[in-house]
Amino acid sequence: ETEKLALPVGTTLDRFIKKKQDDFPFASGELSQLLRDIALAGKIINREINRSGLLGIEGAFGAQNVQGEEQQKLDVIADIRFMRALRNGGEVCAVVSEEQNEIIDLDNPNGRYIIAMDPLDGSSNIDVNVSIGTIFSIYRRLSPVGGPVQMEDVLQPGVAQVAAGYLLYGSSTMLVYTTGRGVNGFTYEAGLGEFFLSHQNIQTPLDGKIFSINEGAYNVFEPAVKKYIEDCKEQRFSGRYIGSLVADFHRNLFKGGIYIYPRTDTAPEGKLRLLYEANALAYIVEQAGGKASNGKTRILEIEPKELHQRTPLFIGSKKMVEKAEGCF
Ligand code: P6P
Repeated sequence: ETEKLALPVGTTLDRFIKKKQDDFPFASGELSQLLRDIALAGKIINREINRSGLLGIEGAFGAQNVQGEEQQKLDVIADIRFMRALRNGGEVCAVVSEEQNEIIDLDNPNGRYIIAMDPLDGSSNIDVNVSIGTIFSIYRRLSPVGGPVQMEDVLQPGVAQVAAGYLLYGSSTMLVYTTGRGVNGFTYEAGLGEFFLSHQNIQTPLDGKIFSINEGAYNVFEPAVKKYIEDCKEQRFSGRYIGSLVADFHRNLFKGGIYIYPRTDTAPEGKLRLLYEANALAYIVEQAGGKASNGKTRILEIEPKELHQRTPLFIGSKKMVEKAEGCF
């Protein structure tokens, strides 16, 4: 039984991490320090995002990232900020980022952790002031500390994550993460520069009435997906699709619901990435009592074959995901 930590709401992230660390006699302080490094980068990105409209840094950067997507300036800034925070923190030896084609070696040969992350997901929403997010997964490196980072270090299945989380830069900025003993949410108080515990031991509703999918591609969905959507409509469920994965996921986590990004004719493996989008959210949702699959296989058990591989994603309330899987 996960020990229910009875810390008062309003506990700072630092105090929470320290308390949790004391509960893990085996846990080294490194993971705690790594979580602090991520929170620091999140604070900096939050500030940049809030000022982006004023600093003229919104809009395209004119460069393309590995996805061939128009790289937004804040994408680039977020990538730089996270790499710098993680390099300086010293705990991370390598990063897989949506923004970089190859594995990024952080020159920390003694770092025992690997990060897979999307520094700023949904960045096309920046210019229209829609919530965006950072998604991260944390793994232990498998190859010998001190040696070069190997592909085996970064192509680990989601079940091997030691921690995962996201930052949501929305009407308020939140950090939500798990280290395998439940999910906790922290709300950022910019005036004090602190994240405060605001949602302890988050449990997602077992069932829900919200479905999140881009129905613009309805005509090319697989029959099973069409069947499930029709079923949602027969039950008069609400369609809610922000077009920003972290925002849609976060709403469904609290209200109950399912987010689906299925395969289509132009995206035979869907659009979302296994390593730095699906795995992190799948770990969180399972820790919160939900479910995540590609329609057939548990996301966390998919063996990665390449850094930027995509996967169809069905994620959210357990009963809704199971109902959708039953349509295949
Ligand atoms: P579509 C944003 O680009 C993103 O990666 C997710 O944040 C979002 O859920 C999805 O893609 C939106 O994709 O094809 O519906 O515009």
